[in-house]
Amino acid sequence: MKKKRLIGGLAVAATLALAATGCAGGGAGGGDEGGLITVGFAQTGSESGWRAANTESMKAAFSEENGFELIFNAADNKIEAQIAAVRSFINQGVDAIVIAPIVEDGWDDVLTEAKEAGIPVILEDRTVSASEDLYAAWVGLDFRKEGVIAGEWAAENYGSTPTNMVVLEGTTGSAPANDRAEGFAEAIKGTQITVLDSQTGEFTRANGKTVMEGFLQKYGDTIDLVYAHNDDMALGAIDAIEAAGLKPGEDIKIISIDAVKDGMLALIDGKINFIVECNPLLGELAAQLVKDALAGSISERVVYVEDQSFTPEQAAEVIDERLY
Ligand code: GYE
Repeated sequence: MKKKRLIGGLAVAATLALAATGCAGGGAGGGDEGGLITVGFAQTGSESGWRAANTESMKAAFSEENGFELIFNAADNKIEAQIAAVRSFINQGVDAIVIAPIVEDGWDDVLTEAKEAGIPVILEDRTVSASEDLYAAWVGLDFRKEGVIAGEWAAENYGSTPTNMVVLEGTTGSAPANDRAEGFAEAIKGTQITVLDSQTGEFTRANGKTVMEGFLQKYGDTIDLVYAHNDDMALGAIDAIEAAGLKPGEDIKIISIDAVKDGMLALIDGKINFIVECNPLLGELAAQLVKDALAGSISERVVYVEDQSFTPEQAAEVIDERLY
């Protein structure tokens, strides 16, 4: 990933290039009778509040009004099902494919098939390990940086006294789980924070709760800190901690990532101590990239959307303006 562009909010950078080609709704590859661009979108599933907001943003951007016919598939976080969905989009002869890849590895074959069929692929949200020439562009967040910001806050607030941490990891093999783990680990290096245990909670509230129950049984109140790779797992952990008669945010501190509504409310409530944002509103940028790809005018292959972070006080200030 060489070229990087930072976008705060929903500014669309390639609009000018597109206007110059004179194609508005129906892009160069838009082939059906109504002039609509047919797009197959392979979503991961519906594991979290983040995902719900992302799906909504994508459906709103890829609307008929905006010149698209959207074929939506959610794979229930099953990798084979997601690859099968992409293959079925290729067989249907869609104009373009958008994927939120569940995991990083295993994409080479199906991306090659799409390329050979002449169908451009745009990745949104998560990244893949496949060669860059197998997809047209990617738009999403800097997960490693999110991990670093979370870890730096942990280091600053808890790193100078012995602190036992447990980690609730996202989906194994997914880019956000890999990068958030890596960024956090780097930021707490040399501090007194020790990792007692680290297991996947699959980015869901239910599994976050179950894994946290296991941690509490094993380590009891020797746990000082939870690092959850997303808000939903942190919310599950809160349930488990309260059921064990402990106070989340006080007896056991919690740091998480996403900043979805329920996470922000728990932060304001003092049950979570710090949240790093991960903006799910990627629909408009993804739709623009599809139009650019079909017009042959992708100017930046890698588009990063900027994130913020929140303490309880900062969350209280912005909660009324939050869109998700
Ligand atoms: O943080 C999590 C979701 O890929 C960034 O996936 C996304 C992550 C998000 O399930 O809540």
